[in-house]
Amino acid sequence: SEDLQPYRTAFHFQPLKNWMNDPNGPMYFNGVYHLFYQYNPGGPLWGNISWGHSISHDLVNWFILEPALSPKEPYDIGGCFTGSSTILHGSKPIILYTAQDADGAQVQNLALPKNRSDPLLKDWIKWSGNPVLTPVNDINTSQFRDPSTAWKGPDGKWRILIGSEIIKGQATALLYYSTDGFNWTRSDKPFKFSRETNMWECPDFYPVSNIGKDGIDTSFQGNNTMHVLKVSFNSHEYYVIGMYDPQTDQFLLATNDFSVSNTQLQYDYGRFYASKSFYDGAKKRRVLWAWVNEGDSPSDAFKKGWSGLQSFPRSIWLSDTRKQLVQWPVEEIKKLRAKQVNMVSRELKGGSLLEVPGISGSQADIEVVFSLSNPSDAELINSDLSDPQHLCEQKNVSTSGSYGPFGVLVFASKNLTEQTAVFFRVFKGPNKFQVLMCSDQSRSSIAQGVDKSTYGAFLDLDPLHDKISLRSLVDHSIVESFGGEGLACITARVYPKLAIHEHAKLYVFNNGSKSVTMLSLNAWNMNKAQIVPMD
Ligand code: DQQ
Repeated sequence: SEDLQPYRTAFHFQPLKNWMNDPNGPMYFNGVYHLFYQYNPGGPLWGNISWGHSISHDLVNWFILEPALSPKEPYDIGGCFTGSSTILHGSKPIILYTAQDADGAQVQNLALPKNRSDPLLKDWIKWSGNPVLTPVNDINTSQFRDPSTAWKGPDGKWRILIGSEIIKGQATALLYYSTDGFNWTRSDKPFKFSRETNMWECPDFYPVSNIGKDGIDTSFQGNNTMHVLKVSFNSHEYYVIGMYDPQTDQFLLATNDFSVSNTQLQYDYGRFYASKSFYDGAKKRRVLWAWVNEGDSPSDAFKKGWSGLQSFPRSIWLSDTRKQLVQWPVEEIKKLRAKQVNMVSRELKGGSLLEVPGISGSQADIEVVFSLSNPSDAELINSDLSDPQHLCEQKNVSTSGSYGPFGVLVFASKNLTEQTAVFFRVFKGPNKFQVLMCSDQSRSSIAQGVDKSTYGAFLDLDPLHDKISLRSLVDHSIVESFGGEGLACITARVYPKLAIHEHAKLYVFNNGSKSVTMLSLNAWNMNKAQIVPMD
């Protein structure tokens, strides 16, 4: 019953039970969205890794099919790990996936639909030529994984990236070429490497338009584009933006190179890992998925019978500044919006706390917009390079500043014993204003033994001219927040004991000494998505 499962989500994808991690091979093909994922059919912890498979017509409601790939052959018996799909010549989908073979080595394999005219692509056949790539020469057998979606160059050859660590301490994205998508040879130069980080998992490489929000096909060649390289390490999704030359396969960075800094560009500054994007030709957009793992314990996993969520799919595009990406929940989410509450513009004096009546604090979509009358009254910080997560930890929701903290309390119980606070603070640094966004989970649950880390990010906004907006998707044990219309995202997991179901309230607050203007607040209770087995 509901009460035994207060943490199951209403509109964030999860299987009916068991373990799920990375999204795999997402694609749009013949009118159908496919989502595959690392899945353990046998239990709520990682193991027996298979490719779960679900399909959708709207990225909101899903039919769960039988797993597409299961570890059975000598070349994948240790688990069918992460991989990507590519639609060759616009009509022939293939999957490239990593597996652990009978000797425990990581190899790359290929699978294709048994019947391409089955609209659901239910059955997948492993290619007779598997394994496609084995860890030969200088490649470490335990560090060779996660092939990317292939893109085609002007020479007609397909290219993929694979995460590796060739020389100890040197994270590498290996580059491979193929004329047919089946037979691959390694480039004599790695695509990119770094000595600053741990090994790279799940590389993703794609073009973004520098003239608007439309997504572009991974193989697109033409003007007005930049390229994004994303890699996964240190439990986060780091990316760089640059100019890619498909003639030489050189990638010239226009942003800082990869580092472990909390100010380095990241898709999300909370819990969000092993992401994958795909081009959705139906709506001309690039869509991003990521695994949002649990912050509770393995024994909690057995109690719940499941572990792991997918983020709500996001559209992703290059910001006007061309210095970062912008992300926003796909528009289809609006289908689930039910009762709406709207609050008109008002001043929120220091110390304000306002309940948003009639809106659930555990299953809602919330949009709120603030502005400041006189940002030059903001508190000073003495460096523009402070660590945002550290600032949010130091100055939690109860620490009053001048501008901020102001924002929302979600998953708030009676008397606010439990509360998850998503808020802003504005500072004056030596050279510019700093708008800090925090997701403070420190009081999210009276339970012990669940993670309550606080997360933080800076928003590239100028509070003299820009409004400060927040969108939060609240869904039972997850809050996914978008600051500055998607300039910075923070996803957190929470496990309240009191603030569950109808006991969870929503508030807007200002705990700074200065007044802020709340220009608008729109919140919706959300209906439950249909996520059901097929037949
Ligand atoms: N998860 C997969 C690997 C990948 C890692 C195994 C990232 O292929 O590197 O489940 O979370």
